[in-house]
Amino acid sequence: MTSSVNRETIATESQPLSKFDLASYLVERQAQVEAALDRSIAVIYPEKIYDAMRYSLMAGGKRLRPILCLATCELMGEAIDLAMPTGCALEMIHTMSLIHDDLPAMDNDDYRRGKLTNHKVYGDDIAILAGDGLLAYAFEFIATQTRNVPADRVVQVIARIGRAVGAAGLVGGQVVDLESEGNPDVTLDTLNFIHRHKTGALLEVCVLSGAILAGASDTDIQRLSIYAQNIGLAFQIIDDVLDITATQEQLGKTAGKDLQAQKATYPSFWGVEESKRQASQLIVAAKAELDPYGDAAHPLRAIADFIIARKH
Ligand code: GRG
Repeated sequence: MTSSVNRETIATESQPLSKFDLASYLVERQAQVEAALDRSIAVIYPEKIYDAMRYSLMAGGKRLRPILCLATCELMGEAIDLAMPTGCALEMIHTMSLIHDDLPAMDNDDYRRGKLTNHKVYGDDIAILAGDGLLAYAFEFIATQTRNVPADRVVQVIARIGRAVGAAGLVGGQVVDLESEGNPDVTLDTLNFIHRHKTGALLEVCVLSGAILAGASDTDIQRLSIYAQNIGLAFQIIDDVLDITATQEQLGKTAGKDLQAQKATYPSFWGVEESKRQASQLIVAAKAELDPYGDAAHPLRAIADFIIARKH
């Protein structure tokens, strides 16, 4: 099993790719992101912590978050190098959230990205510290490695990422998720809150940070926010569907966990088919925000389609 993007997972019959070859685009961007991530962390003393950080960071994954960040930088007419340190930092933060989410005190999972989870290899103590190390380094990395961008834009990006991952974003969403577990009375509003914060906030800041670094206007930011919020929710709806319909081998993590943990999910409210329909509607709304950008927005349109066509 591989969690990377390949042609088979993208070019589905239901999502024919015209005009723009998303498969080649994603394969190229993924390779660029992998190379930049590989260069981002050296193993020095104390080796154990750097090994643990690299173990999860280099374990594959779709690299969707950095790719979104690079795509909006390009959409605004700048070269991707400008946004690569921020893209890497966003993947470091995403990875640390997965490490902590998999801990016995949270989701207690043994597999992630087709490999043993960080705590299964290094122990809970080092896994917590590897997550902490990645989180802190992500901010250092943006501040020290971003080149040819006015400082006020870099500060804005750092502030927005801080807000998206803290109690106002990922952390807050995770808290409500933990509180809701096993509660049969969770409402759709609560489920939306969880996923707008736990999944949506990071995806949104990925989309916005590339654009901000490249000098986006307020109108661009507004449009891209709506695009990002819609693809973020669609992403989570499909994540819930895949938890039911995909295998552990396809997912690279335990399948059927939501049912097992009696978690409220979109399919538990709507069923699988209606969930897919709702996700498709969100993708249509997301792509409508890209109309003013013409052909330059093909990558973002195709990524939106990929979010609902994906198999893992
Ligand atoms: C961020 C400070 C801080 C703490 C973390 C544990 C926690 C607080 C939050 C949980 C966040 C979480 C695990 C959300 C789920 C997001 C999600 C849908 C992940 C799967 O993303 P994919 O499919 O995975 O893009 P790959 O492996 O392809 O990158």
